[in-house]
Amino acid sequence: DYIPKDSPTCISSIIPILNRLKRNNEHKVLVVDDSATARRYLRSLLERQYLTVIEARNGDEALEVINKENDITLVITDYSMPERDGVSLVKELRKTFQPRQLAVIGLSASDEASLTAKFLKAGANDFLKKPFNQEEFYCRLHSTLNFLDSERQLYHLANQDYLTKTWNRRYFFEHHLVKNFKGPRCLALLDIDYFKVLNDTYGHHIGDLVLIELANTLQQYFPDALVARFGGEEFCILYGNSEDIFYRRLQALTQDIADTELTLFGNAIRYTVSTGVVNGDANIHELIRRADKCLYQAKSAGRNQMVQ
Ligand code: GH3
Ligand code: MG
Ligand code: MG
Ligand code: MG
Repeated sequence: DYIPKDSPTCISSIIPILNRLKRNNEHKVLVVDDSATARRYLRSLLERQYLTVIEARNGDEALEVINKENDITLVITDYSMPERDGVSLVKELRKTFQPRQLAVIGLSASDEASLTAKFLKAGANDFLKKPFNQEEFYCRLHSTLNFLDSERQLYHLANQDYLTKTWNRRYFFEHHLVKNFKGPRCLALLDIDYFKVLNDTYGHHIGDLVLIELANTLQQYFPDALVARFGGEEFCILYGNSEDIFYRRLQALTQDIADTELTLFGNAIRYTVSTGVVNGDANIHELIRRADKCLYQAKSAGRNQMVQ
């Protein structure tokens, strides 16, 4: 082993740096400060870390920029500025942005002892007193970005179906539209026909690919609906608009799937789906119960069809 363990060229220390640079590319930072010199200095520090930087001169301007740009992931803000200070900016941001959507670091040259607490209580991830030590700035910057990345990962792990990347059952029942929605809505339960046979004939890996295909097709047909994998080869679609449109789209989907021949690892695969569809303003569990009954009827009536 001719590379000393503590050498910066040692592989084990290069990989985290590469990962971090790759990660940084995906973050866009908004620097908010009334001093042009301070903004320029922060920009140079951040750009050295391969972060994309944009600037605002005060809290109000920051809010405007954030609404316009909508892909900012980190805000670094000064405290005292004309037209909305940093703490007020953080409070305003936390009304809309959750910790997985946006991170905030506060900065100030003020000697006010309670300022750190003010920033943190308003929802900032961290705070640094100016002038700060560069190494400390980078350490706090990275731990804040790491926190944001972990929050995002956790959200996906908890809410997304691993195989098909649709929402999972947990997300479906936790969604505010599912929990608190008042008024009519449409719901469909869709199940692949004879999926067990497909698995037994072609193998589970082909079955998995069919599930992914179906999930993609559902998301293409219903970009404006909540599509979730309920389990196995069963999906639920919740739609808030006209039942006419919903019904017609489902009909087209059923036909489209039956007419399509997939080529998966050299196998020509055909499959069909059965669907139960309901609408109304009953609670979600009642809608699901009724849809399940319709689905059962669609299966008994010969499959490859929908029952309303
Ligand atoms: P029906 O037409 O009545 O719906 O029959 P079916 O064979 O589709 O229904 P059944 O409930 O008997 O079988 C569902 C099968 O789905 C059994 C299970 O092994 C398979 N399955 C569940 N989850 C997955 C998965 O993630 N991947 C694969 N490949 N198969 C799965
Ligand atoms: Mg200032
Ligand atoms: Mg089935
Ligand atoms: Mg099933």
